[in-house]
Amino acid sequence: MDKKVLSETLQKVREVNPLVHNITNVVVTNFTANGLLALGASPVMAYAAEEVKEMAQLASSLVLNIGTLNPQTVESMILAGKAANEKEIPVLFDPVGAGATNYRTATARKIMNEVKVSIVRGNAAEIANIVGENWKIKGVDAGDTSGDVVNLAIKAAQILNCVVVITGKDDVITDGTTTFLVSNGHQLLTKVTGAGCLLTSVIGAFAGVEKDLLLASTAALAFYGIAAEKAANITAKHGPGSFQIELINQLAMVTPEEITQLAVYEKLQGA
Ligand code: ATP
Ligand code: TZP
Ligand code: MG
Ligand code: MG
Repeated sequence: MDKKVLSETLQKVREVNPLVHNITNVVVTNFTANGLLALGASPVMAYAAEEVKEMAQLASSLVLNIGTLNPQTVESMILAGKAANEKEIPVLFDPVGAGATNYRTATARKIMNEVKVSIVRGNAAEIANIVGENWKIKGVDAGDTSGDVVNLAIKAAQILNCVVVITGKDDVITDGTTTFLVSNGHQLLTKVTGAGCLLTSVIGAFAGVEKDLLLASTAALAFYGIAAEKAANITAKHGPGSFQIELINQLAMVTPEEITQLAVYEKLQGA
């Protein structure tokens, strides 16, 4: 996977303007919609059981996020997920807070069992808890990140039979056989709520235009990390509020050429 194919994937997103159907949480809804628009995708949020099947089948990808889950939206997520599966539309899953409460853990596993998820993206503790490993989590924020994240991701991808993306300082992307590590990003992303949730939807936009899901995920992670690096640089004298706004600006402004120049990633050998 060379840098040129990563940059071409960003170009494709902007040319195609994919519709991304999000069933997400109340904290990040507006930020996610604005981030997707800035990138060059079309966001739609639709939650009612009466309409989610129809909307999911119109979309280029479907993003399910359990950040503020309740029984009605869980039912809608499963209906939408199955409808997307019928049309082979990629389904992304963000298991926010899996491991923090029994309800979140059980719901995350239920969604993974009932819907064919293409890509699951979370912090290390969330992914660990879905596959039955007890890594500590603090609310929705990563707790224990001291374990072997690469091997956790590979094991999870094999168990869940999908692409797994574990984010943190470095991001691991794997289908259980081939593994990439992306090192772009900035620590300020951890000071903006929803930075992870928006990222999952950004990966959704890339997966909506690129069938190779390892390529789509790697391109999305490098793109997002570069946008964060540029935003942090521009707002260096200010705090997380200015960074959040500038991140949205940079999602619109990062060019395919900048991906070629600034992406930092590697394929892990024998991982
Ligand atoms: P958490 O619940 O732990 O906050 P999250 O769902 O918000 O997780 P993150 O793991 O914070 O998601 O990932 C969101 C983005 O932030 C990713 O692009 C990731 O690379 C980046 N990121 C996270 N931590 C760091 C860090 N310490 N340095 C650089 N980039 C980071
Ligand atoms: N509480 C429930 S969902 C949510 C919070 C704070 C947002 C979490 O967003 P992220 O992207 O995982 O930081
Ligand atoms: Mg976060
Ligand atoms: Mg998260």
